[in-house]
Amino acid sequence: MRVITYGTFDLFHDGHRRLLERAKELGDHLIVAVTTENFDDARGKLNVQQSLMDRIRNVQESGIADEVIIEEYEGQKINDIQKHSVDIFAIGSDWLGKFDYLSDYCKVVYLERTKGVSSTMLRNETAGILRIGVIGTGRIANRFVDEARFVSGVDIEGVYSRDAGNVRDFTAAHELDLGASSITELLDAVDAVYVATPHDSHEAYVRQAIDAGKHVLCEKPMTLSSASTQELYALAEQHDVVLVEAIKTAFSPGFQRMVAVARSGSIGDVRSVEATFTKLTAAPSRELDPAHDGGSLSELATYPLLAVVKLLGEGHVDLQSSSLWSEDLGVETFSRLNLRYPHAIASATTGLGVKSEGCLIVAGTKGYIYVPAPWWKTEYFEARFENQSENKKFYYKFDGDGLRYEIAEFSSMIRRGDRETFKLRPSESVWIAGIIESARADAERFA
Ligand code: C2G
Repeated sequence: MRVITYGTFDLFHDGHRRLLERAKELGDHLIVAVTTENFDDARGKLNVQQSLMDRIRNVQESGIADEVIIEEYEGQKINDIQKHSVDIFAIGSDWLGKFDYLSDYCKVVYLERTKGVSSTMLRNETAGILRIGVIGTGRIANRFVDEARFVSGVDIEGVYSRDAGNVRDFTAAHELDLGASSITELLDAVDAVYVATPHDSHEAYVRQAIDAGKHVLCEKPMTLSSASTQELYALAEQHDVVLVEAIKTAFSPGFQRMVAVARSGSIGDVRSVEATFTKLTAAPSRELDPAHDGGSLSELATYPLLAVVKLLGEGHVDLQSSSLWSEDLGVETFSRLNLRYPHAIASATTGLGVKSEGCLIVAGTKGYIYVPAPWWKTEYFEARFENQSENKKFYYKFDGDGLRYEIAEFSSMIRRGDRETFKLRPSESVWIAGIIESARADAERFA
């Protein structure tokens, strides 16, 4: 029986070795296909650290493979299986169901992935696997684990939430090593955490994790006050750990390029930024629950304010906001923030239960940039001019839910020993929190 398996095999670890051993046991000849950078790039795998040569060597030195080939293009698996007369295709269970289409050509076997990986990333160590613990078991936490698969060098080790039943389900669904029954149990087992609980509980978890010396990636909004956000960054600095607010747009390649194009002078001086983010949601929901600091500002304003701060900076001279207040729900549901800068103005619009066009327009003295909805998942934008023949279209990748970009940056920062990233500076997170805080206070006042 001839068996084939595929993988990147970056930073070769126990999980890889065990997968190869069990694949080999399925037959008597094992072919291992190692993916090229191009293939990984096409499917959106980030942070692959070793070269193709090194990764091939990893596989060869394991002594398990009978033959090593290279995976270069999409659709190659079907050709390989036929060309090499393969009987069995084997892959880890993190890919469950994804390769069922190959069963027209050979038997498809999903082997249980190895839970947790033994290689530990020590502080200031550049090699090794970064072990991440997830706090929270909601929708975004689920997506996070799915997306982490596309970032090389990270392993989701375990999960903690107050609800033991949710922890059990989440641990089983994602085949995690640890379903922690206390926050300290999780913190003891990991190098870093991702905080994905409702936002009124972020601060306490972030503090606890930093105090335990762990790096933290915290869902947005990290907190709803500039003072609290500032305190958390100060605490992170004191403990020499990375703290990043998980605003995925900030780390996506298209958004970064859009900011660079706008700030490079190609549309002249930036005079205005207009950004909108609205979402329909059925009440009752946590997002509209006053007991959980719900409302369109706390839930959504982070994104448009990110665009404003990246394009115009932190030096606004005036902020005015107007909000619609829902008497029934006791929260604001639609808001427009108007900011004035010395030489520019900006408006950020948010709506929960009100739908509008979610585009971003950056107006300049020579032209403007238009990013169509959903601009926060920037895949495409246009630079437009009076003379339309000068218009330019820009295309980028935004794979999956885009969480992989923030995970990749977070992991790289830890590896590089950086405590700040230009993609989202602590002061920018603090600024955004401050604007949301003022606007929410205004909305309350006029309720
Ligand atoms: N694996 C495992 N246990 C782990 C980690 C990985 O069993 N803790 C398995 C994966 O499921 C995969 C193999 O080891 O079968 C290689 O993993 P990666 O190098 O991460 O490969 P991947 O990028 O998942 O590519 O065409 C390529 C395939 O899609 C797999």
